[in-house]
Amino acid sequence: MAQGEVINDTLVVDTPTPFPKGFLWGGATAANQYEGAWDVDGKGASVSDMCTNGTNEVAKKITTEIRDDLLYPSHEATDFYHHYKEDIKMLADMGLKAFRMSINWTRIFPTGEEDEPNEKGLEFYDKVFDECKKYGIEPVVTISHYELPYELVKKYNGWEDRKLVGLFVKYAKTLFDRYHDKVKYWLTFNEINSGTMAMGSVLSTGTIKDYEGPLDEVPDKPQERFQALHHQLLASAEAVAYAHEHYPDLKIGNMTLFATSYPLTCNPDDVIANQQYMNKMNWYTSDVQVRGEYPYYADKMLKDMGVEIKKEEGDDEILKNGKVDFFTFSYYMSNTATADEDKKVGKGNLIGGVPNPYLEASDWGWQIDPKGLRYSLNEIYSRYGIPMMVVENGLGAFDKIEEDGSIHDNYRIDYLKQHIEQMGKAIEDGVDLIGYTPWGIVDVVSASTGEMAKRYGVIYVDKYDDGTGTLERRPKDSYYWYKQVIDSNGGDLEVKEKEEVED
Ligand code: BGP
Repeated sequence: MAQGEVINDTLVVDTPTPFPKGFLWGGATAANQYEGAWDVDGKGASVSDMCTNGTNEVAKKITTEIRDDLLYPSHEATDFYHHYKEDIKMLADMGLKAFRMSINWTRIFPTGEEDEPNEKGLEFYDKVFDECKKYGIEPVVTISHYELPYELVKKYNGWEDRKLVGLFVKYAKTLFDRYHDKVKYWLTFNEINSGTMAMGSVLSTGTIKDYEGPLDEVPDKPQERFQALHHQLLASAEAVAYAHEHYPDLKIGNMTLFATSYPLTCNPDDVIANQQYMNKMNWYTSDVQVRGEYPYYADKMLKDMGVEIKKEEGDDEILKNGKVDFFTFSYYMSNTATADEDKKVGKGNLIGGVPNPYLEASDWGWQIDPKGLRYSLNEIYSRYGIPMMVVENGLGAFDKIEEDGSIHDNYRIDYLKQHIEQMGKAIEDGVDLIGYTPWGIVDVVSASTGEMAKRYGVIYVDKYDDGTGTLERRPKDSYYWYKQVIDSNGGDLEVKEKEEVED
């Protein structure tokens, strides 16, 4: 790469880098954890708005009504709704190329069932996209990220009811029609495969009618969840087909929670257990979204769970017509699988799993595995061969503000650095990786625990678990480091003194 070459308005220094020109260095957020303003300008309540705060030890709860004596962290969150200009400017100053964000379904259709969208909600996102455009930042927009209208849970048991397909497609069409000139990259459902697990029935499939209680005690109803997943897959495919037909320049992706898993031992029983885990957890939904049909093992897998999916004539056709253009996934950690039921199950990103003796874990017990990212990128690419984006990755950690206001988050830099190195290796292996949007680039509420204390951002927000805080923003050390990474197109990952980077 030539010295002084300007790419996306960035002066690229002459550092060798495996990352291609125009690589989308970004950051990720989600409306339900970031926007706040939960009932402002006509917005309705979503599943996330009904969730209280929790900790790693005490699970957050979902309630069927908002109760005055409980704290609901999404209600204010870190208030992107009123800070979007400031946040996007700070991100632009860091050199950000892509901003992953989501649209709050209930800002557009407050109950999910209105005939006409809420204009005030649509205007908000117009303003956000215009602000991104001002700085040359490419929005990457998730249509649904854990914010199903709660009314649809009450009335239909969420996605179990096929009626939601039409409601989602109406919502998605509204977005494509309104924003097709402003947004090129779209993702249909966040971590759609979380519906393969009981935990996913709260935030993702919404199959929790009348349930009130902790997220980790939600009754496990695979029949409802897998039926709901079929409906989500149909809805995703219909949205993709509509976008392809009407706006051929748009790129529509899936979004999978990629739960990399290794056999705990080389005992063939563990190897088979791991293969079955990967099939159910990772490939089941993405095979449908990328290849347009259920995988060969689906019937047997569902039968073993006692699940029978109701399909209608024409469903196969719908799935075939809605194949995504690129593959995106979240990656935080890896797990192991074993056939031995007595092995202890660890906690992690909604998914549990057996601890890997070769890996260290975060303060929340998520096992850190940068090489697993290279492995995953290769596994996915060898299966599908389409462009990929890592749209979530990062370290949830406690941050401490020093007296002078600085935040020395070298642990986060270390985590990101190691994962970026492995992405570089995957690119050298030959995978087609087009972007990277680390999670919670600005501090947001944690999805799994509802905490503020579990922070991912390179930008700190003054907001705490008891709901207090000034909401003031400040850069962490990782902010300056990530700026340098972007400026060098991933060529310079070394940790330097802050002054050195700013020069
Ligand atoms: C993913 C979700 C995000 C996000 C992230 C980190 O599962 O898509 O919404 O929050 O995980 O998880 P947590 O916030 O629980 O640490």
